[in-house]
Amino acid sequence: MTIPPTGTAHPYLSLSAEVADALADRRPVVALESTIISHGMPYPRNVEMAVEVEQIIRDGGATPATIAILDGVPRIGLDAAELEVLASHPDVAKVSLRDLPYVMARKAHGATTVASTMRLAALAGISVFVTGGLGGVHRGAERTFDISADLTELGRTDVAVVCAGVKSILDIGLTLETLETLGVPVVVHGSDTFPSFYSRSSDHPAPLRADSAGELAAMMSAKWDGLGLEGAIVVANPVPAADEIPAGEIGALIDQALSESVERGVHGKDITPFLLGRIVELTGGRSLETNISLVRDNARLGASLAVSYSRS
Ligand code: PSU
Ligand code: MN
Repeated sequence: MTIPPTGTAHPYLSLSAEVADALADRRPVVALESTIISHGMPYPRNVEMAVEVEQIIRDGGATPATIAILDGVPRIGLDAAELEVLASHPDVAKVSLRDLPYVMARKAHGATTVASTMRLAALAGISVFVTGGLGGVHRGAERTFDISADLTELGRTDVAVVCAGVKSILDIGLTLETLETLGVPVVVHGSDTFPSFYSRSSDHPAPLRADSAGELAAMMSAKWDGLGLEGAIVVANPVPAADEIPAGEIGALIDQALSESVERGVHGKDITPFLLGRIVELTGGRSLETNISLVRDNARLGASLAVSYSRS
């Protein structure tokens, strides 16, 4: 057996010194995923976004911990050179929960999705995770059975996940129903409407609403430290108004990208990268700016949530 290096919370995880110190001192830490870097945005905007978001979290009083697999090792906290590898290396696998053992055994690089980032964050002792959009139930799932492992993971792993809703290409209603079945609270920050990623609104009301990080931190304490309930809390933070693309404008472009994906036979885990890339092209780059804006705003909220929860 290999002896874990000092500061490692779990024998298979490798924590950066900065993240290990923050966790040991019980200071606030915010986890970040890496699929959004490797498969969600084009280079070099992806790495610029990753670096900027880490800085926003530091400015908010927390320590950022971007999570990925490098050479088969689950890493919690990356430096700038490692973020650059994730953003530009041609062979970075998209790693959901099922893929973790394979990528580790092959000593390969992997970018973690919401599901696998949540699990690794929880193993490291991190309670707040910031991302863009959650995976969920795909449109037409009654035929394809395409339902993201993000949902089952949200049902069992204790992390608050700050997002701008679910991926724009999903069936929002069926995704919210599934989260209800799994016992996952879905709280919209500062709005009575569930957002739809690029847009602040959707046809769905907010299942729950909270207006401050303090209220959200109190939910975390009640759920995990009080009742000992298992599973996540989803915090849906609508994109800032100045950067939203109204649902009426983006809807037709999403439909177009979806029918192109069907025509070309794109399926499984390749669907999201294909659709996001097409939507960036069809919007002339505007959707990328919206995507970056919402991640920035989620980072601000996530940092303040981690700070509030660390004081509770
Ligand atoms: N939403 C986006 N961009 C992304 C993703 C979601 O706007 O890149 C990624 C996240 O990592 C999420 C994953 O966890 O897609 C879900 O993929 P799948 O549906 O294959 O489980
Ligand atoms: Mn899928």
